[in-house]
Amino acid sequence: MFSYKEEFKKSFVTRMERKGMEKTAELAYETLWEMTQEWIQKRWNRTNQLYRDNNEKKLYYFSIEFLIGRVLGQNLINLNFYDTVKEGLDELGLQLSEIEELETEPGLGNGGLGRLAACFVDSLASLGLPGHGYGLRYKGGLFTQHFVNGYQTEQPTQWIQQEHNVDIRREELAVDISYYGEIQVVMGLDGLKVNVENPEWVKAIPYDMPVVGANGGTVNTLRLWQAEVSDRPFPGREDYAVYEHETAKITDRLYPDDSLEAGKILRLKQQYFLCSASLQTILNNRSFSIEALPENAAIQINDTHPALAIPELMRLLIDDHALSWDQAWDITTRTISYTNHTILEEAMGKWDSRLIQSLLPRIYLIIEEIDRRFKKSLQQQELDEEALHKLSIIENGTIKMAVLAVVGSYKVNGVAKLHTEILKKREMKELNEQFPNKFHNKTNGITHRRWLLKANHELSGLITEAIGPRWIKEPERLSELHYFAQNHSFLQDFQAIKSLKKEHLIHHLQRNQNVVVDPDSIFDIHIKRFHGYKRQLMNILHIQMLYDRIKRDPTYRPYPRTFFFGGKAAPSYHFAKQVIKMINTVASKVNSDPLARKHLHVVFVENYNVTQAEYLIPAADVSEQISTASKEASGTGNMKLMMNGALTIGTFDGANVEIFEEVGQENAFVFGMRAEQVMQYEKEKSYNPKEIIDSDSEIAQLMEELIKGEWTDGKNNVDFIVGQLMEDSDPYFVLKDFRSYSKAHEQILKAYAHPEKWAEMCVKNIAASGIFSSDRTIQQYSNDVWHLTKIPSIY
Ligand code: Z2T
Repeated sequence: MFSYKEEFKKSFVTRMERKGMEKTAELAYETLWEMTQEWIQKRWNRTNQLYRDNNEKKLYYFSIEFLIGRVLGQNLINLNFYDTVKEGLDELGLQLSEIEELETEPGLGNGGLGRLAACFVDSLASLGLPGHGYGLRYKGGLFTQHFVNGYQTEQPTQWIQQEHNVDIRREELAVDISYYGEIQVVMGLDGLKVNVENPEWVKAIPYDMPVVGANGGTVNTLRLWQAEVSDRPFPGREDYAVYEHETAKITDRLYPDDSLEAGKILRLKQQYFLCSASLQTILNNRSFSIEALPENAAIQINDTHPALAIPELMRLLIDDHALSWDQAWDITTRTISYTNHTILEEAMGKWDSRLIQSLLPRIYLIIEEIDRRFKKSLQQQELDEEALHKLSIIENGTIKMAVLAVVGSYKVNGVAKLHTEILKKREMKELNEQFPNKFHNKTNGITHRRWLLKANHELSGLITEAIGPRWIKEPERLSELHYFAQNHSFLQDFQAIKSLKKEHLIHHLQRNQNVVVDPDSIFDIHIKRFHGYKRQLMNILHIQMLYDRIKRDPTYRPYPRTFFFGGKAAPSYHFAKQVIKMINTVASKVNSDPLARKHLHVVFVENYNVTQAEYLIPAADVSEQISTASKEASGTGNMKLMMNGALTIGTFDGANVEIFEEVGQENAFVFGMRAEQVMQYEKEKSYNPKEIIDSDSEIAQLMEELIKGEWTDGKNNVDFIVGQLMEDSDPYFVLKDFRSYSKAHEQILKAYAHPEKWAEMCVKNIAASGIFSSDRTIQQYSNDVWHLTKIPSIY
C-alpha cells in the first residue's frame, strides 16, 4: 500500500546516505531542507505559470521589514506534510523539533509592523490571492540582545548562510538605482525633458523567497533586494574601494528603531532603493499597457517608509514612459494605497528637504510639484494657519512623508477601529476633510497557521477533536468552541495542554538561559518592544509594590506568579534601556529573597524574537496589554495570546478595544483611562502626578524607595526613571493608571482561584479570536482596496 510516510523515509534515507556521512542533526536539517525546497519549487512553478496564463491583477506589498521567523517548520505545516515528516523522522530516530532548532531566524524586522507584513504574505498565499511582498535583503537583521550586569547589549546578527539559503538569487532581474547627480533640462523630441547628469549607480539584485500558502495550493513570492556595485561607469566609481564599501552599506543592516525616524541619509537610501527597484521590475515585466497599470497592479505601502514610491512612480511614468504630469498623477493615485501604523510624532517620517534634494534631485522636484499643485487646489477654500500646516507636504525645509502618502494614494487606512478614528478626527482631521472617502479602517490580524497550528500543535489538535478541522480554513469557526466552554472534560484537556506548553517553555528557558520556573505558578507575560507608552515600567513598579506588601504584611501571601518580560529597546532609547536594567535589578532582588520568591518570580527572557514568541505565547495565562490609551495603534501580540487562551489585562487601546468587544469585558481584565481622557489631559496639560503620590501612600512609599536607591544595584540607575515620573510629569500616565492596574491584578488572582471558571474564560477567548486571523484582514483589503481575484489552485 502506498504511504507518504514510507515514501518520505525512503527518499530521506537515500539522500542522507548519498551525503555519505553519519546521521547528525545538521545533515538531517540539510536533507530535509533540500526535500522541502523541491516540494515547494514544483508548486511555485505551477503558481507562476497560472499567473502568467491568467493575467489577473496583482498586489505588491512594499515594506521595509518582513519579520518572517523560521520558515522550515511553517512551510511543512502549510504543505500539510508536517505530521508525516515528524512521524517519519521519529521512526528514523530523529526529532523534527530538534532539526527545526538549527535554523537561524531571519530577523528582518523590528516588531509589530514587520511581523504584520509576514502574516499578510502568509494569508495572501493561503487565500490563493496573487499578492507578493517586496522588501530588503538586509545582511544583518535586528541585533541579538544580551544582558551584561542587567544592561542590554547589542550584537550584530547575520542570518544569511552560504549553504541552503532560504532564497534564490535572480541575477537576470537586476536593475540599476541612481543617487545624486545634477538636474539638466534638455530639449527632447516632444518638448522639455528632465535629465540627471552624472548620478551614482547602484545595482539592485532580487532574491526570491517562496511564500507557501495553506495546503501548498499557492506559492507566492517575497522578493528581497540586495545592493551591489553597478556595471555602469560614472565618475565616482574610480575610487572603487570606497564605492564598493558605500554600496554594501545600503542593505547591510536593518535600522533597529521601531518608533523613531532619525532622518539618516543611509535610511533614505534604503527607502528609495526598495521603491525604485520594486517599481522598475513591476513596470519592466508587465504584460499590459502602461495606462492600464491601476487595473493590473495595486501597491500597498506599509507605513511611510516606502512613500517615495509615489514620486518614484511619477518619475518613471513621466521621464521613462513619456506620460504627461496629469496622466502620471492619475495612474499613481489609482495604484498606490497607504497604511498608517502610528500617531507618535517622533515615528512620523520627516525628511530635511536638502537631504532629499542632494540624494534624489529628480524626486525632490517631483515632490515640490506635488506640493505646489496640492496647495494650489486648496486656494479656493478659507483655511486657517493650523489647517494649512497640517495640509502641507513641504514646510520650513522639511518634507512630511505622511502627508505625501495621503495625497498620493487612493486609500489610507489605520490598523484598528480606535486608531482609525483618532487619525480621522485628530491627527489627520484636515486631510480627511479634503479626501472624505479615502480613509478607512482595516483592523490588523495574525496568521493562525503560525500562531496556533505551528506554535500550539497540541491545542490545535484539541480544537479539531472538538469542532472538526474546518476552522483551519475558516478561522471564524473557532466560535463553535463556545459549545465547549462549559464542557468539563474539554476544559480539563485545555488545562492539561496549557501545563504541557508551560513545560515546553520551561525546558526551553532551562536550556537557553538556565532559569528554573515553577510550572504551577500563574504565567503573566509582557512581550513587546520596550517603549515608554507600552508601560513595562508600570508592570515592574507593580511587582515592586507586591514585594513590599509581602514583606510588610504577614497576612498577604498571594498565589505564586511568574512575571515574564521579553523585548528589545532601540539602542539609542536611553529611557527604555533604563527600564530594562531596572527589571533585571528587581528580578535579582525578588528572586533571591526566600520569602518573596514563594510568591513572585521575575523572568526576563533574553533576545525576544519570533522563535521565542512561539514558546512564550502558548504558555501564557495572562497577557499584558497595558499601553497608555490612544498610543498603541493596534497591537498584534494581544491577538496571538488571546488565540492561545491567555486572558488579557489591558487598557482600552488599539485592538484591545475590539478584543474586549468580541469576548466580552467579563472575560478580560480591563482597567485605566480611556483615550479621550488621555488626550484631554494632554491638550490641557492638566495632569500632575504629584497629586497621585500625595493621595496614595503605597505609591508614595514606592517613589520614596526609588529615590533612596533601594531598587538600584549600587550604581545610580533609576534617576532617569524617577525624572520621567516626577520632573517630566509622567508623560505616559503610569502613576495615574497605577491603582486601577493593581486592582485589575487583584481580580486576576480572584479569578485564578477557580480553575474551571478560569479555563472557561480562556476557551471563550479562543472562541472569540477567529476574526483576528489575518485571513479576515486580507480579505477585507482585497474587497475594499485591491480588488484581487482568487486563482483556483490545482493542489
Ligand atoms: C511598528 O512595529 C509599529 C508602528 C510603527 O510606526 C513602526 C513600527 Cl516598527 C511607524 C506597530 C504599532 O506600534 C503596533 O501598534 C501595530 O500593531 C503594528 O505596528 C502593526 O500595525
